[in-house]
Amino acid sequence: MTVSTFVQESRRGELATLIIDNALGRAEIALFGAHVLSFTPHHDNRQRLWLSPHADLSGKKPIRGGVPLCWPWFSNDHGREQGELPSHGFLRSQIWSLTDTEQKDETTTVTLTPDHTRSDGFDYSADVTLTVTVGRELEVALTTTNTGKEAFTFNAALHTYFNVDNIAETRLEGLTGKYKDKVSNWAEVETPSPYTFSRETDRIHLDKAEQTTLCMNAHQTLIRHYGHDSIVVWNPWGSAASISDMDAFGYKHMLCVETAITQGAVLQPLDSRTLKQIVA
Ligand code: TA6
Repeated sequence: MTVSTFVQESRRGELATLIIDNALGRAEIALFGAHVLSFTPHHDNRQRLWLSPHADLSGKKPIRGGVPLCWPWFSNDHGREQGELPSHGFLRSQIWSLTDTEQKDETTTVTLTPDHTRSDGFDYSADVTLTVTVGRELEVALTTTNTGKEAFTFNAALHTYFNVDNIAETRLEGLTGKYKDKVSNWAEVETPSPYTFSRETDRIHLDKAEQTTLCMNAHQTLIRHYGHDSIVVWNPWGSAASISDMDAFGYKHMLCVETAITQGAVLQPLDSRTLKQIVA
């Protein structure tokens, strides 16, 4: 069904999706998780996002690939026993509603809102909206507003899976300083230069870089970051074999570069914070 000239309702597996296709680019968003599944600008027709061929599209499990939304905690940092609450929070596993579409110049923006923002592990009043703008670039912005009477602390991430031609020949530019290394018991380690990949990588960079670049042999993907306090870099490498919705070699073609709040952002009543990633 047509929502507007540039926005169509569609389906992927058992999921309802929106296809945005305009003069500059094309993207698909699942309403389950307000999850951006793909983005291809027309000028080079190159898919920027990686979606696992084994992603569960039944709506029963978060989608492996695209742009998962983490909120109001990151990973298992929810203050309870691991496994008691869902990894990365509860926004990515609920059905969102399309509340607005806007056409400006040649870009299209859709606004989505989740069904609920209060759940086990987060007992505060908050409004959350996601806007996705599709043009020559993809812009994804997650805004949290405190609508209650007391301050709360939250974490969040745009956990984007990027397509890479070959991870062993990919370089990440733009990060310096220290990162916290999940695969070495959270040791603080200096960012390598050049930043290349040859093993499992799971890092929280405390660098608030505004731009990072994925450099591949034939092309580059530019990633701009806003409203974050850290950048997370993840590739499971050999542990991909134990991830049910990824095949053993899936790690070769993806890298997560995540615009994230991992250090706890405090939001006072009526205040808002927007976490934004722009992909070019
Ligand atoms: O962002 C990195 C990370 O937190 C990793 O530690 C890894 O577990 C990954 O996210 C995927 O998490 P998920 O819950 O989607 O399987």
